[in-house]
Amino acid sequence: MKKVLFFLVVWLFVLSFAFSAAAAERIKIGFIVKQPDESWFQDEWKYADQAGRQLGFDVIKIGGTDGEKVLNGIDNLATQGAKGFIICTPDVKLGPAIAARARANRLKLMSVDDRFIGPKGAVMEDVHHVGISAYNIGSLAGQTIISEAKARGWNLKNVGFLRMSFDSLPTIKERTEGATAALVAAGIPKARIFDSPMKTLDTEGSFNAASITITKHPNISLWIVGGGNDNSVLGAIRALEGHGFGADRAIGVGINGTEAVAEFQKRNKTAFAASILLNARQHGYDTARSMYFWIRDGKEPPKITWTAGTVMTRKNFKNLMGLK
Ligand code: FCA
Repeated sequence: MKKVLFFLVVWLFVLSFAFSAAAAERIKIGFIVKQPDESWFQDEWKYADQAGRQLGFDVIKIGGTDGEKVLNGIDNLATQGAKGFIICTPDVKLGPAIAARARANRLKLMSVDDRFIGPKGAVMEDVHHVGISAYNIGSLAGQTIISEAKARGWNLKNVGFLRMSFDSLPTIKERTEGATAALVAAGIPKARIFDSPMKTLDTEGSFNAASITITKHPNISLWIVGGGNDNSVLGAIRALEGHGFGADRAIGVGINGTEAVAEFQKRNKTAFAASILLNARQHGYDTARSMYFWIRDGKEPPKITWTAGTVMTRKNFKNLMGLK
């Protein structure tokens, strides 16, 4: 009896060891985002978590709203035993500092959405990146504005373009340029493009910038709105409403697909006519999975991946979002 008990105890001991070793080996990755309150980044996190659950790794989520938080966050990841991380940086110029900190902590690094800029102003091509094909998606947003304006029978020579810009971020600048080029190609006069630089890349920043432009140009009777993402367009649409421009006299097309959904769900149409829906799953799930396989198997992800977008309107949003 004593012998049996002895073996049982030894066996339990061995078993608990094996279990704790397996737990210790579970891979951890970090996912740092610049604007944790924005739906886009919550979606990325949600999909990264999903990848972790399905493949068996942990995702440590960090809100990296400024340089200090990012660099401390990277140190923290290392302390917690993470082996790599994905980041959408709050400032692309932090690229070299982030890469150095990752190296010092022996962490694998991948950027998402916003691509790092090196000390000489060129993109850091050696850092693995997943981003949207910004110019093309911007151009698609521009074309969508035009088809909506044409469907309403608007004279393109008469409209004013509220160009919601945020040029310090290259991916946003490219999107706005793509949209502008499509509008000009379709016949929007250059003199009717009203650049509205946003101080912050959020709905409030858009609202403030648009308010200034709208007030400056009381002669414009039809407005079209484009910008780098849904928030950049949404604020402008709210500002237009405040000046009496509703769905009948304004057309806005965003990018992301995040804020647009709530607009489409409103019973009364707003001027938010469409959004280019991006693939958050690719940016969250696929990046997390690539990082996991890179750490686990040494399988290096592609250096660069460009993702596409789909036009989403009141008509097809339920289908695209899997809503009833
Ligand atoms: C940038 C924008 C986000 C999203 C992402 C793909 O980071 O700030 O809203 O559009 O690119």
